[in-house]
Order: sequence, then C-alpha cells, then structure tokens
Amino acid sequence: MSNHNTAPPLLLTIAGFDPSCGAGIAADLKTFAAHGCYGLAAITSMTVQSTESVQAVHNTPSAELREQLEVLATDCEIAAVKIGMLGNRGNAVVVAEFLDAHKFAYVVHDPVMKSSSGAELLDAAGIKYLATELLKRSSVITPNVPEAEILTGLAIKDVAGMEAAARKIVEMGARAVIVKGGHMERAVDVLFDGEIITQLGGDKVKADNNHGTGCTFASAITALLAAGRTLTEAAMLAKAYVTKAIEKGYAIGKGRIPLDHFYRLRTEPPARGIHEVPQHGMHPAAEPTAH
Ligand code: PXL
Repeated sequence: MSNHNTAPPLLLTIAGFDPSCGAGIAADLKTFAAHGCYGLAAITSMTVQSTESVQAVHNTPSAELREQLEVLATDCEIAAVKIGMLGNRGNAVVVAEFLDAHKFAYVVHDPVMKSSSGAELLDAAGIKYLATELLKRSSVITPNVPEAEILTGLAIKDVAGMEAAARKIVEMGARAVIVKGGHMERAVDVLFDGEIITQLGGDKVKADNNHGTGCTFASAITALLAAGRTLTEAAMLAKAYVTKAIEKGYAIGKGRIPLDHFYRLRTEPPARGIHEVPQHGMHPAAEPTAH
C-alpha cells in the first residue's frame, strides 16, 4: 500500500555518537524531532562515555564517513545540515568536500573541540583546517567562548571580547557567527551576521552540570532555518528552547544531566487508559457519527 503523506524537512547531522545520548547525534535527532523535522545522521566518531566522562574516542575512517554521506545525499533531499564533532582532520576534509559537492541551503556548524571532561574531540590539525577552510562553508558557526578563543587567538573576558571575536571569525570567512556565553557570568550570546551585532540575552539556568547544550542549540537553529526563520529569529527561538530544556532536565546517571528535549510533550497529559483509544483504530474525528 502506498502512502502519500508529505515528509517534513529532512535535516542531516554529521557528528559523533554519545551512547549516554545527552550530546552528539542523539541530542541532534531528538532536537530535530522536537521541531517537527526528520533527522538523518552520519557518524564521524563513536565515543565511549557515560554521563560522568568520555573514556575513549574511535573516529570513523574517513572513507567510511564519505560513503555514509554520499548514499544519504543520493537518496534524500536534504533541507539543511548540522555539523558537530568531527574527530580529526581527515573527517573535516570529507565534510568540506561533501558541502562543496552539494551546496546545501543551510549549514550550521558547532565547532566541537573538547568534551567538558577534557577529552579531545577534534585533533590539532582538524582545528586548523576548521579555522582556515571549513568555517567558510557554513551559514553560521556557533563556538562557545573557549572555542572562539582557540579559533581567533583572542582572550575573551566579557561581552565586548565576545563581540571582537565574532567580528574576527567573520573576517576569517564565516558568513555568520554566534559566540555562546554559557560559560560566562551572564548567559548572553553574541550574533554577528557580517553587518549587525545582536546580543541575545538569556537567563542563566542551572547550566553548570548540563550535557549537550551546544549540540541542541545548533540543531534547533538548523530546524528553525529549514522552517523559514531568519537567523536572528532562529537563534532567539533556539536559545529559548535550550533554556527550557535545561530547566526541565533530569538526572539519568551519576554524572552530568542531559536536557529534556521533549519537555513540550509533557505539557499535555498522556492518555489515561484504554477507554481513550478510538474504536476501529481511527482518530476520533474520523469516527462515523452515531445514527
Ligand atoms: O558536547 C560536545 C560533544 C559533542 N559530540 C559528542 C560528544 C560531546 C561531548 O562529550 O561526546 C559526540
């Protein structure tokens, strides 16, 4: 039986896998789903980690990553791409070549370099390639303060420092940048689109112990851009989503706390019993009316 339902936007995440599912591909897919999109995923790296720490990183061989990407792009119409952990320079080069070959409408790049427990998630040659080559290929790049410092070589102490780094990252070739202030005293993000600097204010919620906030933020922006939002709107809405998902997060292990990507589902009570299931497997609105 064929089915003619229309697919929502298809979004592709190119990132690492965190088996505790707080960060990486799992966080990306949950965020896409929470925004009504279908997620595709190509894995750059398999990490061994719990909520407590990253214990090992096994990067995907570059030829394998290239194959994963090409079969998806051959089969599906991809509306937007989100890039996260790349692992090493080889995988970063594969991603650059993939972006050049396909010219996607939106490319959102979260330049992941280290885990919060200090594990290296991109090697030094990869960081250099990201700064000189990959950065030019994204619609927007979303470094946190330590990543913006590494990319620019600037020391960032305050919002003025974040603005200076944002300007430098655009000079280096990025089309737009959001420097995330989650590590600062005030959780202000700085958006620079090459013309205007916008400060995105935000409340600092119990963010010190959270995991996957960067992945979630970039994935929400990807979904919102694919839905037709401007970059400023997408950034504001993504920040609001992440803030709420942090607030609603719950511990699943002994370590860091993942976000609740589906907090919006919990605003409506689930069905309480079988009596709420429509007869004949139909939606109540499709039930024949009683005669
Ligand atoms: O939060 C950065 C990050 C991104 N992607 C993967 C990770 C982590 C942090 O641990 O494991 C796969």
